[in-house]
Amino acid sequence: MGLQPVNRFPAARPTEDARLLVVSNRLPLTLQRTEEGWKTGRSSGGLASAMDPFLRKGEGEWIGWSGDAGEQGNLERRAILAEWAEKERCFAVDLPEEVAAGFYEGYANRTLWPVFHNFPSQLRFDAKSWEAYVEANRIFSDKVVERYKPNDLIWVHDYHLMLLPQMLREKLPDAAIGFFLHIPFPSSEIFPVLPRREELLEGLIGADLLAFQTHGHLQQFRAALLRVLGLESKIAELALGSRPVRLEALPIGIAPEEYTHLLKSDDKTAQHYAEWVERYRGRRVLLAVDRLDYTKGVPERLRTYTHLLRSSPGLKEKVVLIQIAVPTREAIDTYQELRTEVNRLVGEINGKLGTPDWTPVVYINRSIEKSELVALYKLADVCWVGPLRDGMNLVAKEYVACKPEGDGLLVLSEFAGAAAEMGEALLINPYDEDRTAETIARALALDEQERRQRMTALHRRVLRNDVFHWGDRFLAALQAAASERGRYADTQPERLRPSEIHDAYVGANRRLLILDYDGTLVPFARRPQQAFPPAAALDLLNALGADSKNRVVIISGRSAENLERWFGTVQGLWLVAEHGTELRDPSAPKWEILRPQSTSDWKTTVMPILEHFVDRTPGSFVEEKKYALVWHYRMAEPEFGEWLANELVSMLEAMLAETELRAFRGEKIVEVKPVWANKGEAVERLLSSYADPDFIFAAGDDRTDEDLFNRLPERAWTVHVGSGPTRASFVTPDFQSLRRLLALFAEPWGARQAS
Ligand code: ADQ
Repeated sequence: MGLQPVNRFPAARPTEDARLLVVSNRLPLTLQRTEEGWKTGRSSGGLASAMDPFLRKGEGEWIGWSGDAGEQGNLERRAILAEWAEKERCFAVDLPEEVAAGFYEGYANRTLWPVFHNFPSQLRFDAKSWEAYVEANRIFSDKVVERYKPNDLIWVHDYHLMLLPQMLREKLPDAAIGFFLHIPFPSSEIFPVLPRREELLEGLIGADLLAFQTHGHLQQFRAALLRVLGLESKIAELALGSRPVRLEALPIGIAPEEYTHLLKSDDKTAQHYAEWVERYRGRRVLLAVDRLDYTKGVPERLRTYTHLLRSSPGLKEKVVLIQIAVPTREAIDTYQELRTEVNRLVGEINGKLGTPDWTPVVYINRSIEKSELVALYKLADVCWVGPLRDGMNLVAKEYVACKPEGDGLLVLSEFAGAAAEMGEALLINPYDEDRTAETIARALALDEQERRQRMTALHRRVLRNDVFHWGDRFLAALQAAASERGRYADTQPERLRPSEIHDAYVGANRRLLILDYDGTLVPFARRPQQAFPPAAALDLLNALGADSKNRVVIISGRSAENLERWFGTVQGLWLVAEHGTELRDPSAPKWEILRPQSTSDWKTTVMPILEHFVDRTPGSFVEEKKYALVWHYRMAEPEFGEWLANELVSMLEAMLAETELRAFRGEKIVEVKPVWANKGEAVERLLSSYADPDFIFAAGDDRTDEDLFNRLPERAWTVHVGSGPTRASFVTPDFQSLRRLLALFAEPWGARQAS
């Protein structure tokens, strides 16, 4: 349906015990087909422990992919999934095999993952995988809609499900929907290379709350919104036409108890520890724990380690690097190549630098148990966390949690999200092998007092900012964002239903319809000449104009020639050019100038200034109209364009202060024109030439249309297209929704013709 009543999204009213629906690619339970039959496993990750209390408190639910893509009809498997639902409140989403492969190994991990980690050279894309990604998100959305109850809070996790917020918004307009991105958001230079980037951003902004690991990632997201969708945002909010989207940086933490408990009172952990202390006696232990992913910097670390051993002969037989690498995404070629490279490097170091009594790198290429992991954290003198890029990196926090006495030392890549809040670590650039080797040597030699100071500060912070604190903050922000939606709606124009406006239209006999063109009937074109009206828009105007009860007017900032060329053939259409300087009555032989005495001599003074700005701003240009000069910067780099536009306006304001000219900011333009040349001026003329209309309708999208709304009588139906403040009595999200409403107006005429 065309027009959106502005209050369509009332505040969700989450109560104290609102249920939580967690939606993530994987559930905290896993299903595996083994030789003995189906096996269920449980992940004890931080996310699962963090969500647990929330899920229990309000009878929440977890929705995620079961992880296996076949045998959906298998009865035994179905019984297990039914038991998960009943006992664990975990609801499995089944994905057909082809969808699962295209979604997970395809678009999510071959396309999104590399781009979001600033590795565009690893990007692989094919349209089929994209379709699978869309389909998988759709299947998820069906499942969420099926499980949803009013007042639930929906929390969507991570890059696999970026289309889900908007898909849910369409089906559950009142729901409180939050999204958390676990991985980084790419820089604004890299994001635009992503195929289907517009759809992804549009998918995300269906949420009430979008949260990122760091403030830096949030800033990159805002830059992408501006550059790709042309949407300006504030630091903590994006204002869409009918609702706000709250933006937050919420760094994830760990559940420290999961580690400290093992550290203090687990026999297996103690046993591993005792064994390894013995084994590595007399040696300093460097520890690295990663998924074997190219973003984690494993080959870089191994090369740096070689460098360290070569440049510090004193470390020979005195140090050992334990590299734990969990296999991951092995169906993807890049990961297989990485595995081969790491094997080769480990072999080379041990073969060339090792001795009969000393293996410099202990390489473990499998998942290890938590008791082993904790024992290793306790053992390690230095934890070497060196990702080339990482959303957060939990290993850094887990290691610190396992050092309650302030021993050990954390060496941390400045490209991990964790670096933003773990400044007491020794920070490295993992690409710089020389300097990183120096930092590792320094870490091994650091005096105890400094080491303890650094580690104690980190320890306190990791314990304080744990994953429960993170979950609380996210949910509080989501509740606040959802209720903000209601408050925001109150500040918008009066509520109105499309059926009401349609009834008024049908009941009227003398209708005046005044329509802006660019941004109102069609989207903005990058160059004004390119915006030739599509057949759909012309058909609509023809259909509306053919009804003898209608007078239809196009009112635009464009020149008379331009409007004549495009709309000259539309029967009975009135045209107003240059925001109200010239008007054409279709029955008159020529255009009428509304202020014939006005001159345009001023252009010779203003033009050189605008040309100077064109020289400074690649992609911008000047358009000359009869009564106006316009500097367009839509194609310029967005932030630079905005900055220069401000500068230009303040320069022109000073210069034009004593004249009848003014400089106006519009949608990516600065326009210089006489103060009288505005759409309000034309309204007087239109109303005087069409006495007593009983239905007045006006639609427009930018500031120039506010003059129009302002001069129309109270009873007029005024519609603002898009976001931002307005005097109109109605808002509608975009040109498509307005066109749908106009098509509805045109319908009775079409129906009559047909009968
Ligand atoms: P990951 O890329 O998986 O997570 P990370 O944050 O380091 O990266 O988490 C890895 C987890 O796996 C840690 O809990 C670690 O203990 C565990 N682990 C690693 N090696 C293991 C092994 N051999 N055996 C058993 N367990 C092992 C994504 C983002 C991160 C972000 C997290 C959470 O890429 O940047 O920090 O989500 O938001």
